[in-house]
Amino acid sequence: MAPVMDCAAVAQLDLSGATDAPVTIQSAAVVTAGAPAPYCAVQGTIALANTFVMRLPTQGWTQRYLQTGCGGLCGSATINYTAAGGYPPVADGTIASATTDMGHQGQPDGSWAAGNPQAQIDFAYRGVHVTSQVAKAIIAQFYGKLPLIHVAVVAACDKLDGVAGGLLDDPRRCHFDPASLLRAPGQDETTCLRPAEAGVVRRLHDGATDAQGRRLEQRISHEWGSELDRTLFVPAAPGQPTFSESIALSFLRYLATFNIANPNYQLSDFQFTVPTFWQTVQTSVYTAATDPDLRPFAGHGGKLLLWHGWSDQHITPQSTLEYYEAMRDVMGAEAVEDFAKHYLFPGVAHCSGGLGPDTFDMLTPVMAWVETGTPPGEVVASKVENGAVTRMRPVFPYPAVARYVGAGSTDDAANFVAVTRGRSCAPAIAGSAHRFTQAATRPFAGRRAHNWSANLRALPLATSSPENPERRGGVP
Ligand SMILES: [Ca+2]
Repeated sequence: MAPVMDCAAVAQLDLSGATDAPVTIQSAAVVTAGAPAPYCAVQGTIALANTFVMRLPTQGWTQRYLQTGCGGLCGSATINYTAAGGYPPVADGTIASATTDMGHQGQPDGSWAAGNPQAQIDFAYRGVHVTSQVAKAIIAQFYGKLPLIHVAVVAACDKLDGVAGGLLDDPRRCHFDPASLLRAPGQDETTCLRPAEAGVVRRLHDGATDAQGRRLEQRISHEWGSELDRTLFVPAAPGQPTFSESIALSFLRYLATFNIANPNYQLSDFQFTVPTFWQTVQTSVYTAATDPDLRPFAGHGGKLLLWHGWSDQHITPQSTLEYYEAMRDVMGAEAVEDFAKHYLFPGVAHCSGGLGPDTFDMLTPVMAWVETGTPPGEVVASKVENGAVTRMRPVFPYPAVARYVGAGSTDDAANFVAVTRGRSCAPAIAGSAHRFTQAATRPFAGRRAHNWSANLRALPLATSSPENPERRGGVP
């Protein structure tokens, strides 16, 4: 995770309510010298006299927090990793850390305690406690609330697949409720969600609807477990641009209506209504993948391997699932099995990245299928960190999923088998997510849904099959 604010801005954070006493930040500045990775060094005071210091990684934070202790009678706020120093994530600088002087400065002879019961209490227990409270509040604001939400999602759903390893193997089974993060009386606001924030989290997960609740896209837009990758479309700070915003605007200006540029179009011009969405599907023409009938492609001996990461933050994996299911409906499941497979990689973000094993080879299996007729089976994916493989998982063609056999390392692909659950167990596919409601758009309604204009037909386009433009591309 990267921070959502500048290091220096930590000095201006509002930390009221983080603990039982006022907090003052004296300094916040990036340090690069003598560290395995750059970090934001913070020093502050928690009244009356607890000095604390923090190291906040400015890149690659792994959502971990380590608070180190102090020796003797303390009196100095110095982060000392001692025996843990040689091991990741300390050695690679990806952990957030803090420590405190435990409420007094210097005086190792203990004279600080004379006539100072507060200092004795801070030394006994309060200093480390309030430091922990303040450090967690700073972390929540420095990195934003996506990590907070992710931790809650993992706590709720990680074990559903039988492996508590931080990955949601099948996020369709996770039914996380953002309202579970609403602040309870006495809880620190920085580590909870306000009702409006919980509503945003819900809307980021759910697919878009119009004002009447009619579905405009798949039921799930961003799967649970993908929270850490949502910086693609969640701005770091109010008003800052996001990559998704740029892609959407470029499409709406230059591709949403075939051969018609609209360079002055603004995102705010786009209406979240059924007619607007359906019109875009129709007018974008060649970029709307709405025809699931690939019989000509299959008839020519074509083989198709689809894959999608469950944590794709850009394009919902539900869209590829829906397309594959539409293929099965139109062509028959057996016919599709003969030429097309779909793989869903747990925890993998858009094209690569994410927390899941994202290094895998799809080229060799598709070559073997085309060249020797060998149908693809399991694909073993690896997680490579700092040049070393840290986890391996098999991924099986949909609808099969990998299930841990219950013995051996959960990071070893050999300890997983393919299991196919009944479609009734996957309502996100078989039910509402499979089809847009009839009231909304019907993207896979087939060729007849296109309203080709006579002028468009007359354009001298270099399509593969100009007399039947819906069949463009894909046919060798
Ligand atoms: Ca899991």
